[in-house]
Parts: sequence; structure tokens; C-alpha cells
Amino acid sequence: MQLTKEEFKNRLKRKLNDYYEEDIDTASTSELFAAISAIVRDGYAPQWRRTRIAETKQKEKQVYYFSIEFLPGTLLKSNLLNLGWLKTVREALSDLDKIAEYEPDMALGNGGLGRLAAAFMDSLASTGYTGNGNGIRYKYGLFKQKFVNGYQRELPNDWLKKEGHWEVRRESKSVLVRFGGKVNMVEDNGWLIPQYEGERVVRAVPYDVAVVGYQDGLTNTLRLWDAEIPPEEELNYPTISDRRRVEDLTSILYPDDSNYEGRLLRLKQEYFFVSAGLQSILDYYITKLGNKNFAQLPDYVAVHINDTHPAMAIAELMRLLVDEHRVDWDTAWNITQKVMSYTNHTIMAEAMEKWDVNMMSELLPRIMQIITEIDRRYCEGLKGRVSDAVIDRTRIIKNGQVQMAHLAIIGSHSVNGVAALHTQLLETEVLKDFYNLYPERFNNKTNGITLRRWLQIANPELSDLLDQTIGKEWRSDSNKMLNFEKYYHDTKVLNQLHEIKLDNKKKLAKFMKEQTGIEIDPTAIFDVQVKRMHAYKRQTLKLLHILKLYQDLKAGIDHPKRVIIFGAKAAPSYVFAKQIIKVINETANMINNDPDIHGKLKVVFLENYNVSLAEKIIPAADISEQISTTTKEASGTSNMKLMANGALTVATMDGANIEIKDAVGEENIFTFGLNKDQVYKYYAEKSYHPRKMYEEDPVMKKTVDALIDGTVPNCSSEGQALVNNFLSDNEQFLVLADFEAYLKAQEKVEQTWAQKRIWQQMSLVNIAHSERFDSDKTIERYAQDIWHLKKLKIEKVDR
Ligand code: 26W
Repeated sequence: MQLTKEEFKNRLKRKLNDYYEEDIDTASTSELFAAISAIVRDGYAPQWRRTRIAETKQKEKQVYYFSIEFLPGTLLKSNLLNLGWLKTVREALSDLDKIAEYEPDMALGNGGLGRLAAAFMDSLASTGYTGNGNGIRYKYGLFKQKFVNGYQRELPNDWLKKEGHWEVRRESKSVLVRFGGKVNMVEDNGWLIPQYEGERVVRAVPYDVAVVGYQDGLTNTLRLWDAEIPPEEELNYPTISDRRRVEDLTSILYPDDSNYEGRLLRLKQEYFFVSAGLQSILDYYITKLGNKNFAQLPDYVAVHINDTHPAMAIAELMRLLVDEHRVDWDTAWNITQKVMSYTNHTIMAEAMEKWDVNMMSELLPRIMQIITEIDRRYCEGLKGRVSDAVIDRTRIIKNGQVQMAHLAIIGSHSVNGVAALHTQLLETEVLKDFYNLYPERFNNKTNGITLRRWLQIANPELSDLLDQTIGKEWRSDSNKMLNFEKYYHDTKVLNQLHEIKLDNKKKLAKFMKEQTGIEIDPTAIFDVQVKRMHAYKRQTLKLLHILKLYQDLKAGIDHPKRVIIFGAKAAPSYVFAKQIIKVINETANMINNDPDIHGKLKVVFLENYNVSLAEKIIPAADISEQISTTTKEASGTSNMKLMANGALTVATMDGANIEIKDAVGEENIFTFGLNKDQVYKYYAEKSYHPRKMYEEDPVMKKTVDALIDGTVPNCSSEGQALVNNFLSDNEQFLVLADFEAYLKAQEKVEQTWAQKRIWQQMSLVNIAHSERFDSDKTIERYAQDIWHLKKLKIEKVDR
């Protein structure tokens, strides 16, 4: 029996009356939100229980996805959708969208990596695999971004303050995690066991969040750990500052790592959630599955290391097996390698984590001993088989630092990149030595997105059009979206597509007006770049394009109306990224207020980009800017979301852009710029001389000079910093090298925009082919190739 409108209203009335003595029309938004979320929790509770029972009965292998970031966004609508209730509740409550806005984003991540982790949680549950997330319950999510005089200011994001949480505190599942002190190895029956002295003990308390699978999927668990003082240790934490140190452990996401204290805290966080997660996995294995034979652990457990942040899982599992459960080293190592798998998300050197040996020895003495032993055995095992140089390049401990990527690769059976080009670069450039040693470990898993969120929730109008044309099956089987291509010549459908986009643009224009006061014409080209602010993503190239358009318009050269929309946060300690924000904001101010432009060009930098804001911007986009320096963007995922919503991509041949091009065909995407060989040639030959390009190209010169000749006001030092960067031979992101090609691609955009029908046809092809990037498909590949999972069998339930 499906939930009816009447039944939902009855339940809502009951909750409101019980909790607050209010009715639907007298209750406040927060009360309505709390009551609806309680109904939703009641709705998924039976399935959550059934999933747990099925897990212990069927004993299928489970994956534990260890990630320092999870970025689910808001959960009310996605839980409603996955329960099959969204439509009913929408009909019952006309202001559902307003009520849903009350929910703060669960922003426990920075960007793509965290969003991918959340998408994978959803897809595991939806496709019927038991998968558990393991992460940190940060008290403050990613900072709230405000602009003050065009500068980024960071405010705390106190997301837990509000009503109606999705989490359940599981105090009985708490475990202890140890830091610092000294460790002495003492003999016990021929076994060396560690004795700890003077260490600090912290209690890890799990908060479980239900991950509701789509329709008849499973309800899995995302387990987030909070740090507390163990009750039995109160006396060891006598002062407020002692207590605060424990609270700080899970207080903020990515504390500033530009200083020693910040890095130390980060290292603590990494060990904290890794140790807690593994302890709870082994507890479950022993008590619930009743198994003490650890040699079988890989048949029941897969642990996935999402980027290097959880790589200490390898050493911690060794510690638990060898020290706590007395498994001999070789057997334990064999188990560990079979259990662990690792995804690399970047080739950028600065994001490849390295920890100071001294810092690690002080904070985690036993873990450091174990890593040292792993490293010693690794080197010894290869000696004589490969050159000393290879051993030296690939070993874990080098120059007083622990190379976390090396630990992750050496301790895992699988290493994957996140798009075809990225994996290829790992194999042939970045991790070449490892690829030569262990080619069988390397594989590609191109990223994906939850089409449920980005189409069904964010763009219900487009979803309805798909229903009316190709039928509803695409909602559970994305392959069916390819049928949408059959409407390529259907004028009615093409017009509907246009109307839906226009409608979404009107809504966004209204929102932007409310947020920024800027008046927007919804018929203009909506040109969108939304992603972390980073030099390699080249928001700067977009800035130069804006300046070029501005100068043209001032000189009477016409262009179609365009609105350029940015959403981006800069890491708090990333000075250059913050300078870019300031310059874009000043440029926007100048252009938006220049009467000579007659509204032909607008630039809107929306504050506080997050998942919820993405849900507003993406359905309204005409153009998707994916303009990173080729080789630098591992995959990108906003490119996929924008494509699914019918935006046309302007792209370098980087990351997953290449696969988007393969899917839609050259004629349905605007590609430009240096290819990977040209980029590497510049690096190898040190032949990049941007100043020469700038001197010789008057258009480029005039555009770049706008940043320092007083054209863009109020940012002379930031403008100068950008120009110095552009003109330096060491500018590794090659902004000026791609400038001309980028302008050409944008001219092509303008010409195509003039041919409305062709534009709509291209848009339709992009929507149809976004099925390729459905994260359900990605997760099937992980489940089969890496984790070797089988689906859980579970009966249908009435809700
Ligand atoms: C060590 C400091 C650090 C940690 C995390 C630097 C940067 C990060 C990022 C937040 C990592 C990240 O989000 N990477 C992105 O991962 C996506 C999912 O695979 C890819 O699509 C993006 O290309 C990649 O930049």
C-alpha cells in the first residue's frame, strides 16, 4: 500500500499535535520540518532494520567506504524521493520546497571527492549492495562563505543546531582510540605485545545516518564518529582546555593546514576515524558474524580508502590483527592487502599527503613502528629484483616523511583513478614505477553522479518531460534515457525543452535578484562555472573572457546577452584563490553597474556555493565551463551534472570531459585548448614563455592589462598578483597559452546560440547521454571489479 495524501496529512497532524500542539496551518517552518522528518524516519526505520537483519543472516560481503569527506547536502527531499513519497507529499503540501529550505546542508566536505562519497552511498543502497560509510561527524561543516567588499570571509557553519536530525547516536557502539605516549614491546608467550605508557585515550561515539535506497533498495548506514572524553578517564582531563582539545578533534573539517598545529589536528582526525571504523568492523565480524578466523576477513569485508586521508587504515588493521588478535605478520599482511583498495583523486603534487615522521612518531608511536616495518619489508622484498632507484622512489618513508599514497598502493589490491585520462596518467606518469611493479592492481573507474538528485529533485520539469516522452522507466534504469535521442527532430519536444530551461532560468534570476540585487534577463545565455576555486580550474581564464567581452561591448562590438555565474569557495589558507575571488567580484561590480553595457553582460558570483545552491544553478545553465588545464582535473563531476540538465559544455580535453565528448560526439560539445602532449612538452622543455605571447598578441595584452591599468577598480594588488602569475614562466596552468583558443570556442558558442533549434538539439543529446555517468553504474563496477560484492536479497515493504 502506497502512502496517500490523506494518510500523510493525518500523520503530519498527529506529529504536530503531539510535539507542539499545533496544526498544519499554525505550525512554524521548523516545526513542520521536524514533524515531516520524523514521519520520514518512521518510514525508513523498518527497512533499516530489515537491512541489518539481512546482513547478519545472509552474511554477504560488505564494503566500508572510508572517507574524510561526505557531502550529502540536504536529505529531506532525497529521502522522500527514495521512499517513493515525494510526489504525494508535494501534492499534500504546496510549500514543501519552502519547508525543505529549512534544512541545513550536511556539508561535511569541500568538493567533488566528498560529493562522490555521498553519491556512492546513495547508489550502493539503491542498487542493493550493503555498503557503509565511515567518516567524521564534524561539528562545523565546511565554512559559510560571505563576501565583504569583494573578499571571501569564512563563518562557522553550525549545522547541528537545527531541528530534525537524521542521525542516531549509538553510544553502545563506542570504541576507544589512543594517542601519544610511549610504547614498549614486551614478550608474552613468544609474542611481542605493545605496552602503552602515558597515552591519551579518547572515546569515539558513532552517529548513524540512514542511507535510504531508491524505491525498493536497501537502507544502509553512514557512520560518523564524534570524539568525547571516556567517562572512566574524566580525571585525566581536568581543565577546560584539556576538554576542548578533545572537542576540537571533530570540530572542523580540514582545519587550516598552513601551520604545524593545523596539520597535527588533521593527522589526529585521520587516525581517529580510521581506528574507530576498523575497530567497529572487527567487533561486528567477531560478535555478529561469530567469526574469529581472520583469514576469512576478506570474504566478508572490503575497506575502501577514498584518497590518501584514510590510508592509515592499512597500518591500523595490521595493528589490530597483530597486536590485539595475535595474527602473525605475514598472514595479517595478506589479509590487509586483500581487504584494502584505494582511489586516487588527484595528480596535483601538493595534494599527495606526506606526514612528518617525527610528528607521526609522537602522535601515533605504534602506528609509526608498523609503517616502518611495512616499509622495511617492502624494500627488502624488492632488493635485487628491481633497481635501488625504483625502491628509493617508491618506498613509504623517505626524507623523514611518510608518503601516504605509497602506503595506500603498497597495502591495497586495487588502485583506481577516476576518469580514463586520469588513470592513464597515473599509470604512465605519476605512479609509473608502481604501475610497472603491480600492473594488475591498476584500474579505471570513471566517476558518476546521482541522476536522482540532479534530475528528479533539482529539475522536476525536465523529469516530467522525460516521463511524457520516453516513459518513466528511466527513473530506475538510466539506460532508457538514450531513447530521448529519438526526439532529435521533434519540434514540440525541442520547444518544451526550451520552455523548461527558460522557466528554470527565471527562477534562478529571481533568486539571484534576491541575493545580490542584480537584475537578470532570463533570455540571456546563462554561462556557469561552479567548482572549488583553484588555479588549475582556471576561473581566471573565464575572467579574461569576461574582460574581453566587456572591452568589445565598450568598443561597440556586439555579442549576445550573457550572464556569467560563478559559485566557488577558496580554501581558507589559499591566498591566490582568494585573490581571484576579489578580482572577479570587483570586475562583476564594475560591469554590472556600467550603463554603457546596457545589461548585455552581467557577472554574478553567488555566495556560499554548496549542494543546495548547485540544485538551483545547474538546472538553469546553458553553458558548462570545464576549462581546467589538460591533465590537471582528475575527473570533474559538475561537468556531468550540468550535462544531464541540458547545458552545453565548453571543455578542455581533460578528465571526464573526454568521456563526455565520446558520449555526445564532437559536434555536441565545444572543445578547445592544449592537449596532454602539448602540456607535458611545455613542462619537459621548460618552453612556456607567456610574456612573449602577451607582448605579441595585442588582444591578449589589452585584456590582461585591464587588471592593472585601472580598468578594474579597487583591486590593484590582487590584479597585479594575477598578472604576475599569468606572465611568469613558472605558471604551470598555462592560462595564456589557451586564451586564444578559448575565445574561439566562445565565438562558436555565440554562433550556435543564434541557431536556437540546433542548440536545443545539442542540449537534448547531452541529456540523453548523461546516463553514462549514472553513479549506479559506477558503483556496479566497483562492486564487481574491486570489492566483489553480491546483492542482498530483501523483501518489498509497505510504507
Ligand atoms: C590534501 C589536501 C586536499 C584534500 C582534498 C586537497 C584537495 C582536496 C580535494 C577536496 C579533493 C577533491 O575533491 N578532488 C576531486 O575529486 C573529484 C572526485 O573524484 C574529481 O572529480 C575532481 O577532479 C577532483 O579534483
